[in-house]
Amino acid sequence: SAKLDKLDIFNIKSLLSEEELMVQESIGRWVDDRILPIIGLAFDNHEFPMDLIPEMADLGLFGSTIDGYGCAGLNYTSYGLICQELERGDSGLRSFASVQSSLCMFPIFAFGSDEQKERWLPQMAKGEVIGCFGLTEAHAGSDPASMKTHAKKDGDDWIINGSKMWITNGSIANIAIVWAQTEEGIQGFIIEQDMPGFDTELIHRKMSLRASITSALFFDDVRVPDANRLPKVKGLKGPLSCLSNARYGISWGPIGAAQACLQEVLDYTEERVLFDRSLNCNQIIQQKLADMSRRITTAQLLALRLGQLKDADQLQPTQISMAKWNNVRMAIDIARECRDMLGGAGITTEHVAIRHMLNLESVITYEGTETIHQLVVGRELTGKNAF
Ligand code: TGC
Ligand code: FAD
Repeated sequence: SAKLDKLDIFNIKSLLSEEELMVQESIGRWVDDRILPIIGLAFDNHEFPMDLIPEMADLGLFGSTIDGYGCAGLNYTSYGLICQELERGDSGLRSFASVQSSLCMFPIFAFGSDEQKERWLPQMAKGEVIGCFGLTEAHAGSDPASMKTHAKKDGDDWIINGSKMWITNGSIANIAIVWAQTEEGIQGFIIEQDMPGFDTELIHRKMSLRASITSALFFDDVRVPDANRLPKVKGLKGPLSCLSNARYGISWGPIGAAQACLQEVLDYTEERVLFDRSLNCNQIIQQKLADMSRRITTAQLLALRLGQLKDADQLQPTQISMAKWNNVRMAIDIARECRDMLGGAGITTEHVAIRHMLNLESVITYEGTETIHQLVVGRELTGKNAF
């Protein structure tokens, strides 16, 4: 019989369209050539590789599902594959693309005025304007409805006060999509980097997502013209719709991280000789490898179905919650097991497992913690809100 692809046992590739395959292969090649050689060091040095932003823009990675405004107009399955390939490199890289695309360009596209779209989207597609998304506050992560940041009307302007915490790209962003309480409910504002009273602070000493920038945002009487308010949405469903798109991508991403870990440990257990034979001759090692392969395959099938539902515009938030929960849990367990199978060698970033393992601690927390997604599924099954 024909040999199976060890990282694609059920031949998902054969179910992709020509365009989807092309997207996966071109981004995959770029990750191999440009990311894998530098990412371990970027993680060690706690640095996001800024010089890669123009290349990511040239590859069409920003706002890739948007039609027009210089964006690639790809389907959501392609977006999922982009996330998967980027996260095979590093979760920080996928984070950068998730935030720029799903959390910043999407709300401008879906809830912005024509002027806002014309002004920001083309520059964001080119990577010339970087966005960040401010929903979480220090006291209110899982429960964003309890946010304290607020915007008060003052003539044609709004005055914004408050702060946001754990914001990806915060310190390098040219614009922040900030969600604030108003008298008419939660609304979104485009806050520009140079607006007086807006400040950011880099978060140091992270042990996870070290190749990504995370910051706090501060608003002290920031005066924002009404033209910078997203006019087409009010209430929590604004930010939650952005999260739905980002979580969709995050359901695909960790498959890449898990594949990178499995590939590394397949090679390592073949070469490593202990007790006079390759490590992979042992039943327990093979059982662990088989289990990883089973879980990756299950996650791949789940992601593919998620993509079909999304492309058919039938995707429900509960389905995204189940997929994000399953696929991040799969990857974090695999990364940890791979770290163990590398022995002492597994504790340095010479090997990829520990970097993915640590990164996935953020991925399992952000965009809704694992518990939050379990409770969303629980609510679907019981009709009872247990938050
Ligand atoms: P509830 O009060 O019932 O609903 C409010 C309104 O929102 C609607 N809605 C959704 N709309 C779109 N997509 C979804 N997923 C939606 N979920 C709810 C809902 O229909 C309602 O609309 P309306 O018209 O009736 O007002 O809120 P809930 O009970 O559904 O939500 C509670 C809960 C806990 C699930 C929600 O608050 C939640 O998801 N909390 C977690 C917060 C979170 O995920 N934060 C993420 C911050 S961003 C981030 O982490 C970026 S990391 C990026 C990176 O680096 O990659
Ligand atoms: P909490 O909500 O305080 O949760 C603490 C613990 O309580 C968790 O284990 C949680 O699962 C559990 N818990 C909460 N509620 C319940 C309940 N009802 N029942 C049982 N258990 C519960 N946010 C943004 O807005 N923009 C960003 O760009 C962004 N980027 C991030 C980047 C990184 C690296 C990280 C780590 C976070 C980022 N976040 C961002 C914030 C992220 O979304 C929040 O950290 C996350 O939503 C959890 O909120 P919290 O940290 O306040 O934890």
